[in-house]
Amino acid sequence: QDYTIIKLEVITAPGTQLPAALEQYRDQKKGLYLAAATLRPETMYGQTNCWVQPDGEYGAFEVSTNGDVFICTERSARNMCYQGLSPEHGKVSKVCDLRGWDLIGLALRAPNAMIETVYVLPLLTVSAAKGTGVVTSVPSDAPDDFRGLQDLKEKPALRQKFGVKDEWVLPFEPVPIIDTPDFGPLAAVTACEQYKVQSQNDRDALAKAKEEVYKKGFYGGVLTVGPHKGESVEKAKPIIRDEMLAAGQAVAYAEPEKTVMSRSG
Ligand code: ZZB
Repeated sequence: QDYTIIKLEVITAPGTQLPAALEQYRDQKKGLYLAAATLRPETMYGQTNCWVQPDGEYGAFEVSTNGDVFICTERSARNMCYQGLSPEHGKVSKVCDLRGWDLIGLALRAPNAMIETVYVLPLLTVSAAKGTGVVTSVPSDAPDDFRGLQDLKEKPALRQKFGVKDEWVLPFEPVPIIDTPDFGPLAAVTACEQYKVQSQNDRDALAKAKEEVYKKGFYGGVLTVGPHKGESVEKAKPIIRDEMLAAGQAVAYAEPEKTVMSRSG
């Protein structure tokens, strides 16, 4: 699977705190990023938040030789170190362990997003075994993201459970970025209505909605924002991906068919 890792820069915003082990990186002014794996780099205009699995095990890892640090699962950091993304080939350089819980509420600057600051929020359906375990959320065009955001908005008890502040969630609405045949400007919202998705745990309905939105959006959709406005999604995707890679906003990441196994256990 050929992913694009979007570098979501951890910034300081009132009311959020960095885990202690990472404070030094902020002082050294090195780049600290949540590394979000996506198959849809052309949708980054519509980012409204970032998802982590609250019980997931993550870590902060040095990448490449410029001192940047990525937050992602250790499994993905291990894969990255065979793809030229670690300081030393084949070697993981871990700064510290983190839990998903530690990351909730971090403020981020997301490349290409129309919203200036987005926050890390919990989503129970994020899989630690896929991508980097960090997912950037595009509720306009990803049904899972729309429903995850709605769940947090509609259920104060859910926000309370995860220590999610109202201001990280309530102001954020899906941003129209793609016009999709049959589904219109907010394809994921329309599809969730059509397939009667009630919660992030409606896995069957969400899978159907996702498949339809993906097919119609990718092959028939037209971008309505950004420098490639008016271009088809299918044509714009590789162009926008290359632009983000060239600008240092993203890196290429391939997921091997089988996970690289740790010999030390
Ligand atoms: C932004 C985005 C915008 C995405 C969109 C989708 C859509 P697939 O096809 O099942 O492989 N994703 C990435 N990693 C994880 C994870 N660990 N757990 C859960 N979800 C994850 O799905 C690939 C997509 O699943 C990725 O692309 C990412 O969300 C999410 F408008 O990134 B995507 C109709 C889908 N639209």
